[in-house]
This record gives sequence, structure tokens and C-alpha cells, in this order.
Amino acid sequence: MSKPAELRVGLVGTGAIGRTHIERINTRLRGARVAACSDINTEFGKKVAEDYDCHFFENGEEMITSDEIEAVIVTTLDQYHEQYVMAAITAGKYVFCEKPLAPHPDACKRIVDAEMAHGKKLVQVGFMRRYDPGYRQLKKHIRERTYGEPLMLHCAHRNYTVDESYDTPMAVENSMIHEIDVVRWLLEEDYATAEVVFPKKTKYSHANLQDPQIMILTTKSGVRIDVEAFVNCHFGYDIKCEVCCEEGIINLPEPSFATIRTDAARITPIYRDWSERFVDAYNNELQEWINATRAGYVDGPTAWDGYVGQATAAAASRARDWGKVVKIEIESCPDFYK
Ligand code: ISE
Repeated sequence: MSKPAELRVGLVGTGAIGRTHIERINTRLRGARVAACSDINTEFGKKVAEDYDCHFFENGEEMITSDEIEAVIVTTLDQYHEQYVMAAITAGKYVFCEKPLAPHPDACKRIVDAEMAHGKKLVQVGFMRRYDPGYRQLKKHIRERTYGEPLMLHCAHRNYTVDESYDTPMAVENSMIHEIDVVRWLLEEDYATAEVVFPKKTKYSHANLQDPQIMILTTKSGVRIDVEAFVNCHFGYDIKCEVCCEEGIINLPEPSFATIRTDAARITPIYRDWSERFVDAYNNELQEWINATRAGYVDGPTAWDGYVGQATAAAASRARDWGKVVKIEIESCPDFYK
């Protein structure tokens, strides 16, 4: 039997995450090839195209409408996501967009409306934690209520350090947006309120960044979630999620490393950076996207999930700026996305 043809993908935005996606699709995953790419930085984009042997398009929209490609990946700067996702919807092509779907909830809503008007789901958002084997274990226990009802979750999102361009709002909008999505996916319910409080500031932060921060969310049924974002923790990349249920506590598994005895100590290493910690999640995410796209459906985080994530983050940002608990009011999910 002849092998089915590979899905021809066009990627727009050849920065770091774009290049790692090309690399994993063209060298490690099955069933697709990044055949074309585009970048507003023409010189740089051409070089990437040469390195990965793909066709370079100066204009991203032209690439998206071209017959050379069947599906689209958007890994540009966040503020350009909307324009390329919209172009893919207009062209009727499946599109995988890195998180966030768009920086502002209104832009996400425009994408949702355009997709519904088109009449078929095409968009998937890059919330890769849903594909992490550890989070998938949590999901199974929560869904099956193995230890009864989940009552509260304690999460931590710690980065080794961040640069000067990372400011106070980014802790919610760029980092804890992952917890906003993954916890909603774990619990299968929406949030009711958000609050953000500031512990004492670390000396490793800078003028524009309040670090650490704690975000407190409650769901509609009353589950309470606290998330610590500590992005200059100065020891490594550390992600925690503890789910306290009625009859037991379920912890996100720690990455597996050998324990070392040395110099009168017993040490277990941890990762330094998110790109290492979530390699399996990224691989699973893109492989499953390729499989679903080839089969003609979307089974990952939808444009609606992208919209709810940004609307929740926007509410948490207001809560932070106003110093009070904010109600999260989001329309109910349209049947199209159920
Ligand atoms: C970054 O943008 C990510 O998405 C990482 O997963 C997160 O850990 C980091 O804090 C963000 O800046």
C-alpha cells in the first residue's frame, strides 16, 4: 500500500519557537513537513528557509493562500497572531497558533466569530501543557474522581530568571496563562473570580517587575486555586501542581533524574528552562495536531479556549491593578465548540 502523502505545512514567524517547531516536524515527528516559511525579517527568514530546505515567502498571507501548503503554523510575535490566523480561516486551512491566540480578548473573540462564520473548526491554540504526560495523569484521576472531588489546587510556576523586557503584567499574561488554561482543562469548569497579591519582592527583580506574585482563582463550583509565579527564583525551572481532593492529594510528577550523592549531599537535578522541561509535551502536541489535521478535525485547545484564557488573564490583570477580587464574566460556550 502506498504511504499517504505528508501534510505540507507553512510556518509564519521563524523566531526561536518557530525554528524548534520546524526542527521537530521535519526531523522527529511523522506525517508532515514544513514545506514553506515566512518572516517579516526577510534576511533572517531566508536563512532559516535555506537551513531547513523550505520555500521562503516574503509575504505571510501569500504563503497561507498558496497551493504549496495545506496547513499553517503561526509562531510570530503575539500581536501578529490574529492577522495570520484570520488569513488561514479565510483560506479554509487548519491553523496551529502558539499561545496566546492573541494578546487581547477582543481579538480572540474576533477569531472565534470568524471561525464560527466559516462554519468549521480550524484553529488550535498552543497550550502545550495539556500534552504533558504528568498533567495527563492528573487529568485521569480528576476525571475519574479517584480520590473524590477536587477542592483546591496549589500551583507554582518558577523560572530561573527573566530579562528586563519581562514586566509585572507578563507574570499573568505570559507565564500563569499556562496554569489558567491547564487547570480549567483539568477541572473541566470555568472560573468565577480572580485576585492577584504581591509577597515581598525579590532583590533579583527590576523596577518594572513585581516578583513573585500569587494569583488566586475560584471556579464556578468553588474550587480554589493559588498559583505562585516566581520568575527570578534563581535555582531552575520548577513547575508544581498539587490537587487536594476529598480522599487524597495528587501531585504533578517531578521530571525523572538520577539522584546523586556528592560532597556530603544527596542531589536530584531539575531543569533550568521550560523548553527542556516540556519537550515531550511539545512533541505530543504537534504530533497529535498533525494526525488530527490529516484526518480533518481539531481535537486540541480551540479558539474558544484561547479566548477564555485571555479573558481570564485580563480579569486577573484588572484584579492586580485594582488590588481587589474581580468577577470573571464570560459568555457561555457556543454549541459550535462543545
Ligand atoms: C514563556 O513564554 C513560556 O511560555 C513558558 O512556558 C513559561 O514558563 C515562561 O514563564 C514564559 O515566559
